[in-house]
Amino acid sequence: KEKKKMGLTTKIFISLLAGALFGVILCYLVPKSSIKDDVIVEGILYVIGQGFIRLMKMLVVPLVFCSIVCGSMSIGDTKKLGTVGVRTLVFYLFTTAVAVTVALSVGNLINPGKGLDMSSIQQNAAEVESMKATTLTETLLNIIPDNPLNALANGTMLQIIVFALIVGVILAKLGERTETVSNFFSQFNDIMMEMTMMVMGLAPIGVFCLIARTFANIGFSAFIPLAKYMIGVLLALALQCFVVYLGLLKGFTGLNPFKFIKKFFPVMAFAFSTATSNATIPLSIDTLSKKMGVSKKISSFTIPLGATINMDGTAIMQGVAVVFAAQAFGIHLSLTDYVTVIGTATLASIGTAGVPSVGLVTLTMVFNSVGLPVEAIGLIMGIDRILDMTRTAVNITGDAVCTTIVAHQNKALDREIFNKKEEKA
Ligand code: DAS
Repeated sequence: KEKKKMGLTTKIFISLLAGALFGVILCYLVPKSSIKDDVIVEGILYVIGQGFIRLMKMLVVPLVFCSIVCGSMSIGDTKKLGTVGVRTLVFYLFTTAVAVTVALSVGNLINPGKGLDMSSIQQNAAEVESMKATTLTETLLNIIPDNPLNALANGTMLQIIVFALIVGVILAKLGERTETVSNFFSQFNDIMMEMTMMVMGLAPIGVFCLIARTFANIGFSAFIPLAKYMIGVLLALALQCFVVYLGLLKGFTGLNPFKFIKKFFPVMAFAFSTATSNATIPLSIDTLSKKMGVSKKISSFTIPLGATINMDGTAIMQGVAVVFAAQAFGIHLSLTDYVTVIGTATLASIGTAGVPSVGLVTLTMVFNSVGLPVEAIGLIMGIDRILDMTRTAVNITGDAVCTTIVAHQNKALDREIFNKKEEKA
């Protein structure tokens, strides 16, 4: 299964190159004609590309709702969670919010979407402006679902997330009494994860058409912004990993952060190659125990929890992608919108399971929350593979740093083991 997923994302990358080449040929080598413009570009390419985007959007509400119900069910009610759990939860949410903030700042420094005029592709940019909540108070009030079914029907994501969090915590509290409902959500979550894999299986076709149409319309001008987008994400990931995490580790435990990275590097490399946090859980727990002296009593709870609810790298991609899309479509984002993005991306990371490319599915949700057209996802989807691998390595590093800090605070960290020189393998 792992091999297949790797095959899929390689195929997506190839379809990116093929789509870009096909689009550039259409743009520069094929003369303007109704066949080319109406039948090929705005006909076949548009319909297949949009069809794929609609399939991605179809997943968001049920996938996010179920996975957040299951995610918050696993967090359970705080009594069962204990101080370790509450501390871990606070660290996880804090580092994710910091991650999005770092990403939005880097995005506004690099301006990846500047110079890319996608408004020709997005007919209703004006409508998009009107869709956004106006003031901060309205945004804060809008988080509370006054009608959860309405929120589910309209895909009002922050309200859906809040409602799902409440349902999950109550299901954990009621335990056996609502076991049937808990099982229903777990099974429905499995269905949605399977459906996500099926839709992602169509990605090579979808990406080919989306990229080909974009390059057919705007030619080479799309290359630079895409390159800037990638640089922006990688820079923000590096800042989060080597500044935020190592700063927190040094600050809270006094441990040598460079020794930590040196010892943890093999786990990061594994996460990078698989682009799957879930697959990295066993190696992470084992390494933290053997090389850093972190008790498995702590890590066997916090690492699996982190692989599900703590995805700082994913939130970083989403933050930079929001800036990229807003600039590409000429949509102004207010401070309120940025606050909404930080909230949505932080809460969305609770729902996303640690499997390849799942961050793209919840990206449609983050875009929806600030009225950004999801067409932009087609552009960044093709180059997502290398970013997915890198952000997954950051996701699991964040889990490991928080776990080490919580272990230190609960006197479950053996510094002898941490300070021991590594035997030459
Ligand atoms: N690949 C996901 C993970 O395993 C991250 C993502 O898709 O954004 O953490």
